[in-house]
Amino acid sequence: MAGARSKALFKRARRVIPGGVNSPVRAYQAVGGAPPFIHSGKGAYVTDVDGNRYIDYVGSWGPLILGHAPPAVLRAVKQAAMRGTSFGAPTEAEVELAEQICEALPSVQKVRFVNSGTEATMSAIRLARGATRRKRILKFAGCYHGHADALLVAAGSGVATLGIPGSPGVPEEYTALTLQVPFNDLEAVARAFERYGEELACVLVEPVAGNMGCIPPEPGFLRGLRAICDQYGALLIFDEVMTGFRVAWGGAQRRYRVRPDLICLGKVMGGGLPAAAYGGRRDLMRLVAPEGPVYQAGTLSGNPLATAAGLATLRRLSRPGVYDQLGELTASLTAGLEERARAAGVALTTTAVGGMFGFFFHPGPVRCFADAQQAHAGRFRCFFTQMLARGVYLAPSPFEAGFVSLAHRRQELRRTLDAAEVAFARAARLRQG
Ligand code: KE4
Repeated sequence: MAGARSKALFKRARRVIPGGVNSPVRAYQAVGGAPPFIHSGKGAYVTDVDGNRYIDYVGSWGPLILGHAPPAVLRAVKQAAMRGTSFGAPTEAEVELAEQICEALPSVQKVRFVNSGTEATMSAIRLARGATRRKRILKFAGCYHGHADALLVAAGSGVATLGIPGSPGVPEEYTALTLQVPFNDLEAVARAFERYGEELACVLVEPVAGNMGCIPPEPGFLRGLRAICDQYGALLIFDEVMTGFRVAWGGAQRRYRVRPDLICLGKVMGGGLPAAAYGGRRDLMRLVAPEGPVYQAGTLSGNPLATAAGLATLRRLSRPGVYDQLGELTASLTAGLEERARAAGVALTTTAVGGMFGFFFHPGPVRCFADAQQAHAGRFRCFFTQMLARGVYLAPSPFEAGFVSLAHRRQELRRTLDAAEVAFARAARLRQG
């Protein structure tokens, strides 16, 4: 667990920052105890302020697909910074990054940079509403698309539920137009369209869900969304903030061969600096100001440092064999976890897509948020704590995904699985939920 310096810093932090953190999940509330305060990262490892070193499977929640402080990214950011940090004016690097994204992602003909995934999804929804002149949107329970008001809806029941605010401060008027159905449930989507079809501007989906653990789309699910959107004239938006350049060079749309109308990107495309984007069909993107009437803006959008980090990251990812390497290591990790859980007599379901993975203390199948919520929380907490104590840094919540980087090697895998053997044995002592 956290050492003395982390605990002291956490106490200090809580006096001046809500919960002591700048994003809720970092506070370790789902697992208890104080979070380690990180001092530095290098390759597959992070080191906390007490000098404890961990194999990192959080990777800043996805961006660090090359590992921490990759030399090529540091060089690119330093060179850009020497020329100035921001101009609020167009630069060549933004054009290069936009061209790289359009080349990599089949559905993207134009792209607009923003500074966070929240901004990307918020803007894509506004564009979908502007383009279709419709107001309702449909999302999936357990999928997270950032904290824009319309998307903070409480996890619904098994049927199409009209969004009710999932947070104080969000007026019900802001979520009343948000429909929510279970992930991987095409029948529920069809029912929602039968009821609201002509009013629906878009379907917003994480093509691989990464915010309820990692839950892949079932065969035919994404293709089914594409068909029903075409049938009713709604737009299909892939939120690839997490999956973009993580599950394949061309993202989930390339992996599953389903073409959305709009996509949202973030995380990997900024190489660890604040950068995100939304993009898609030219006829839609030309509606965005100043070319069209749909307004969206941002002081630091396309800023030189994040653009330099993103370009350097994508340059490395565009090399042949990168996603085979990521996929093989991730699949070996989850297979090894399953093997050790079985040996300990612990029910475990794992998932792996490209360089992202998940595990549930649940016999399976885990197809949607309701299934994920049935997983054994106590065993997760015990496993998490045991792994952290043995130098393995996992996401501190059962409703997050894990991330492997190009800096992870067989040695990290071995160390992780050795730690998991002990951690599963401890978790096994907790009664099966
Ligand atoms: P940001 O606004 O946090 O940059 O992105 C929001 C977002 C949008 N879409 C998807 C699919 C996402 O996963 C996210 C953010 N992901 C979380 C991790 N579950 C970020 C971690 C955090 O909230 O601190």
